[in-house]
Amino acid sequence: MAVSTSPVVMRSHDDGILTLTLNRPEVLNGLTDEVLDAITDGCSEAASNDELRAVIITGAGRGFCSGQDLRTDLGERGIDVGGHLRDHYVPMIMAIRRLEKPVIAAVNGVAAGAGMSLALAADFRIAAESARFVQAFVRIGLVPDSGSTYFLPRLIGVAKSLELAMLGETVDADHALQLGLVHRVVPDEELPSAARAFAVRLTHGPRSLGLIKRLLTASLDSDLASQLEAEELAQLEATTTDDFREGVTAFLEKRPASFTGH
Ligand code: T3D
Repeated sequence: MAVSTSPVVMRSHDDGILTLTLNRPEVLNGLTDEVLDAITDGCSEAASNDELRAVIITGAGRGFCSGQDLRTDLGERGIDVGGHLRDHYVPMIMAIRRLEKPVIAAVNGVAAGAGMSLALAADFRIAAESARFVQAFVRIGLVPDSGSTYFLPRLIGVAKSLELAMLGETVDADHALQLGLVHRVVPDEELPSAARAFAVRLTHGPRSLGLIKRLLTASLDSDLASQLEAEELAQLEATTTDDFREGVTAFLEKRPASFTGH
């Protein structure tokens, strides 16, 4: 396993999985520019490294991510919030959505404010029993950002989104599962292994996983005709892959396919 450590985000590569561990546990992994840029960089690395086939994002300590660090940045700055969002938050969210490899948020504790947005931007959310989700923005007089107003209504509908965003109440892991905010809830001690097992399964998938992500992401803003066209283009691309040839050959030979992601 290759491990590199930065003060704020730990990166490890193992078995085709890049794990990004937010590492500011004393503030429940509050987001600074350095953290945001490190997550964006991690996604760039995953995009350019063929050996990496899935990404896990998780937090050190008892929190997943408490959103913008209110001590070191926002509280003191009070200027050009738009520029800050554009320069640091938007690139991170777009990097996760544009990465044509699965991204799993292993939500180990509270996900608040933009920390919840970060979890929502992932393709899958596996939550520990102690996970909690809070649209904390309204509690400090802000609006949801970093994609929360985009992802939330698409995941759980407008009515529930309004309730979470306007009331800012805490949603526990079981409630999040009922709402469809998370895919699975596991005991706290099993979260790392459950997230890893899920990621390993995805690393054995074909190149078309990335194309599926591209299509389903686009479909949220698309009409039927555009989507049929996008499917045609993606299917053309899929048929040129080694994995398609392997999939058909394995079917005809009555054996499990062995995909390489190419
Ligand atoms: O351009 C821009 O930057 C705008 C972008 C904005 C995006 C946003 O994310 S705005 C929303 C920012 N986040 C919040 O408002 C959440 C603030 N935190 C909380 O509400 C609570 O801490 C939690 C609900 C997340 C967890 O509560 P609890 O009771 O489990 O923990 P705690 O005791 O409140 O927090 C533990 C420590 O972490 C504590 O420090 P201490 O007292 O032990 O020294 C607390 O101050 C610190 N902490 C938690 N969240 C943050 C934080 N410190 C700085 N920034 C935080 N976001």
